[in-house]
Amino acid sequence: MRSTTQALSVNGVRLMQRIMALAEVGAIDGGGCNRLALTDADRDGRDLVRSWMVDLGLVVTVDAVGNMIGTWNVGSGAPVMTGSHIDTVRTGGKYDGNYGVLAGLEVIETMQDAGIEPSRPLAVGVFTDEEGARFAPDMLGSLVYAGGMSVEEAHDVIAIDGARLGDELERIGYLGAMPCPGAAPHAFVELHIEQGPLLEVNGVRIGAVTGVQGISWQEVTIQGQSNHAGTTPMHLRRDPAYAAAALTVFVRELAGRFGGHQVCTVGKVDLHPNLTNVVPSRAVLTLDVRNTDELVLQRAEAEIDAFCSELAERENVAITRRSLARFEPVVFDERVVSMVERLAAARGNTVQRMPSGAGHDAQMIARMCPTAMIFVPSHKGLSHNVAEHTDEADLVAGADVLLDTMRELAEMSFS
Ligand code: HGY
Ligand code: MN
Ligand code: MN
Repeated sequence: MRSTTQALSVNGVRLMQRIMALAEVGAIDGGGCNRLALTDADRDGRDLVRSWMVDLGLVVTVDAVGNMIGTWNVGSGAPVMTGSHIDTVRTGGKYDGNYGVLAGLEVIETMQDAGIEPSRPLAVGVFTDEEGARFAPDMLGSLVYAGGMSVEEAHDVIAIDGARLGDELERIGYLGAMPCPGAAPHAFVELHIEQGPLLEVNGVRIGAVTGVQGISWQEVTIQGQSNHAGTTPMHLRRDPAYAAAALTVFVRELAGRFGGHQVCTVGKVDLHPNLTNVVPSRAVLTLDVRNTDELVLQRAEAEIDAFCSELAERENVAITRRSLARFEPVVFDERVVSMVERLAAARGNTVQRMPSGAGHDAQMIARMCPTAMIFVPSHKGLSHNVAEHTDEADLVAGADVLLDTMRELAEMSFS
């Protein structure tokens, strides 16, 4: 086993330069980014990252759902892979996803600069549509890469703006030739901001992520009767806006009753015709329900089912629901989790184990190979918010832990 002990550190200035350069693509007021999946801004971001991959001499491949992978073809065997996503929500920050991709490039460049060649290839993945904000489900690209969804099914996904995923891939020039499922990496480790408050509150620099909680996304359509706001007596109304509000309050209170890791979010509500003096005919809203415990998550879903039936009866509206995403909790490979924990501490970092509240590409690649994640703190726990921030020292510390982890993974076997 080649020595991985030669102390090496990433070039923090170069890492920050790339993070700030990518943040300029789709930049919005407040310092954030809007690069919804497969938009022109996403294309521009992909083009920039691809140019950096080419500059590093990586072999760049694009697959049938646009996953872009840059591979440093040294050594032999399946690569050690890292990576994340560069698509953002509409009010995204600079670091969500981007940091993991760019730290992966920085790890490779640091090793190239030092003349250190690992025994295995190193790869950096840029997975398509991790956010799922435009095309549901989230983690779509890595799900297809891991064989959890067919390319055909993915291509036919329709966006919230009506576009078809396959058409958008072609339009932006990222409908690639590589087949899906993709090749299984030797191991996968994703570096990401925590997007929650835990590390900062605990004063801990590195999170050794043990897994990802279960996710249940639904689109709820409530059909009532459009009517005049001034003339329609309250007891004769079939008001979907009221029903949507009642459901929103119900899921919020359910999360309070369940406690623990239970979270429920109504993030999107559309009313039709959405006019001041018209009782709406239709409300369409989304439910994002998550828990680390699959059985508790199922109980939450069952309670929501029952409430919707009772609500439809009581308000004389028709309620139909469509699943947008449903992923069970994922537990990462203990051998990789403990490696992250050990290597983080070896660099003098404070480190703690923790589950991920957010979904990540790693939860999909975990279906293919030993996988784990590394977290760094999010200031005030903010994310999916233009004010998203992580201190540079934390970003660099996380990239150093990624460097050490990838080097060790490249020199070990799991058999
Ligand atoms: O939804 C999520 O947790 C991730 O940001 N896609
Ligand atoms: Mn992310
Ligand atoms: Mn995100």
